[in-house]
Amino acid sequence: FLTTNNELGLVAVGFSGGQCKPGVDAAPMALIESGLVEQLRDDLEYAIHYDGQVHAYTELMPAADPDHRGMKNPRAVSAVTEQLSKQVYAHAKEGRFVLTLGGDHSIAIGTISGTAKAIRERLGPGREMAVIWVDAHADINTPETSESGNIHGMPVAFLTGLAREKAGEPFGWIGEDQRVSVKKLVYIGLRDVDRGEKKILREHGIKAFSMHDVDRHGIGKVMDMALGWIGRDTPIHLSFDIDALDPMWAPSTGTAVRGGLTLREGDFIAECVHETGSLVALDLVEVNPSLEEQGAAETVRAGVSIVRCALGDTLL
Ligand code: 4U7
Ligand code: MN
Ligand code: MN
Ligand code: MN
Repeated sequence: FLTTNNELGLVAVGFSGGQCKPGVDAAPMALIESGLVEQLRDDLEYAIHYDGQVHAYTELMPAADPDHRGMKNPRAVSAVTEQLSKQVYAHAKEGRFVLTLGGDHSIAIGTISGTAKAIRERLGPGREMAVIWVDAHADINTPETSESGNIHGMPVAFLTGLAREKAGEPFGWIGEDQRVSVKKLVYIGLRDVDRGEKKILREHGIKAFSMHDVDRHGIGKVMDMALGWIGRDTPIHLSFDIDALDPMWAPSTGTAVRGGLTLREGDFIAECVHETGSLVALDLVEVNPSLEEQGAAETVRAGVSIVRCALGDTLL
């Protein structure tokens, strides 16, 4: 209802500065080389708007980037996400579904701020989009609660306003119209949540379905509850970290955690969100083809499968 039928904006983000391991910047090319774009065009009949580039944003890289509030590479991550936010906004404003291929999860600061602003303008006052965050991790550390300083563990804090910066500071560009409410955020797949993050989730009453909930209720019931919390006719941005899947299915990722979702559970989440008809954007992040090299091809294949399911591929 909010995306024009089958028009898709694709943004490929080859950025790894939100964490310390090289290689995650090669994921967009690996996903594209495995035929993702042709599959979306030919099998799923999307009209694809793609500039043909994997953006590395090298022209935006600062000469020096000392730590700020304990954050590593703060100016680089800020510059990339601010630019990405504009790219995503431009697609979403045209009513296109926005598919972003990362890159590490810090890039969600750019993607979600971009869709939040565009969707807010389209919906009018008093209504806002929801975010479904599928991940082993909550990525809601503030600079102060983070023990690693890696910004890929902080995007949700910046997007919800739990972490804020003033004008002139790196993330001072994030405005109120680019944020999402903690009440419109739902997690699925959590199993490695830091102590400070648990406190934040509890204090703000954030809806979260951990692997314990998936085990207890099954993924079908969990999806009913997750989508029930969001409510009908609410636009949804799905941010999918491949490490939500068990390393058995997606070993090539920077912060793998055992005891995760099966490939089918991941695909099922994507299928259910597609079926709502309210999905407006998808991020696929944290595929790192240079880690666990024997597993790189299957990790890429898992990523392709998630994207296809979220975009309407069906088993029958
Ligand atoms: B990902 C971590 F400490 N919480 O903050 C942190 F465990 O985007 C991990 O989900 C963050 O892969 C993982 O560094 C970020 C850590
Ligand atoms: Mn993760
Ligand atoms: Mn993540
Ligand atoms: Mn990770």
